[in-house]
Parts: sequence; structure tokens; C-alpha cells
Amino acid sequence: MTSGTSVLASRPSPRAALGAASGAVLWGLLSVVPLLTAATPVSAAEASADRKAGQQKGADTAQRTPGRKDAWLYIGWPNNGQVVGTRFKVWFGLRNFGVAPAGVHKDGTGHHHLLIDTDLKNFDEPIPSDKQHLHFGKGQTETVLELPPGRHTLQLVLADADHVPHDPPIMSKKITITVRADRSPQLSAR
Ligand SMILES: [Cu+2]
Repeated sequence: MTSGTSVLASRPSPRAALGAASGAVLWGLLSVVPLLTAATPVSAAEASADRKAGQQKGADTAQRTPGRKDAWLYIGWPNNGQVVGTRFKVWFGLRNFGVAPAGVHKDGTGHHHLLIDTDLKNFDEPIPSDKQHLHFGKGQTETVLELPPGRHTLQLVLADADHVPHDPPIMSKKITITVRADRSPQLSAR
């Protein structure tokens, strides 16, 4: 953001100086100036496009943290098809791989992410952080969810220190649960 602004901001001043000089003294340059002014914004735009392309290229070519083929991530609770109350515990299960807090770069580890009613689309970028993508960056292996009544899907994805899924990705099966409106208010109060 800042570098983009400074590039754009630094361009107009030499151009303005050139325009003033040519306008006052060098009539011959007048025909050149429109070309320059036309060319300058294009090259600035190109520079910005290049920078974006470079970032994307960087992300594409960057090696994702290696996963492990025998790593097994699963939702220990609830089970697929389970009917639960509006407030319920979710346990994360992981075999043949370790849990480390976000920011800790250690081979064979990652932290849990719980996807709620969504799929992960891009495995080359950090997992988004919102109500449908929960991060457990302290290394938690369980949580308590509160969801409105109805059918919901849950899926776990492990990701590395920078929240990017491993390669190959370590994901649980996606389960579907049904949240039933709690009958007993004292249960939901806890
Ligand atoms: Cu994360």
C-alpha cells in the first residue's frame, strides 16, 4: 500500500517540471510531452501490476509446509449425523502429526482450524479468519460452539505457523450435524 502510493506520488513531480520547462522554453518538446504523460501512468500501472503478479507468483512458487500422508485429522466429537444442543463441545483428533501454536515453525506440526458451513477454496493462502473459519492458534484441541438450530457442517483443517494448509493438506472428513433448539433452558445457560 505505502510503496504503491509513494511510486505514484513520485512520478508526477518530474513530469510537472518537464511540462513546465518545455512549455516555457522548448517548443520542440511539446509533441513529446503528451507521449510522456501518456506513458508515465501506464508504466506506473504496469509496475503495480508487476508487483501484484510478483506477489502471486511468490505465493504460487513458495513451498507450502510439508504435510504427512499418514497424518490423520478427525472430529472426535460430535459424530457425523449427531443431534446436539445449541451449545456443544467439539473435540479435535490428530494422529501422526503434532500441534503447535500459530507462529511456531516446527516440522510436522500445525494448528487447528474449524470450518463451519463452508469449504476451503484456496490452499495456497492463509485460511481466512471469520465466523466460518475459526483459528485455534494457541494450540487448542477442543472448543465449545454455539450454533443456531438446523443442519450444519463441520470440518477441521490443519495449517502451518502462517495459517497456510500443509501440502498435502491435512483435513478431517466433513461432518453434518443437526442443532436442536434446547428444551431445557438451564442446560443452555451453562
Ligand atoms: Cu490459523
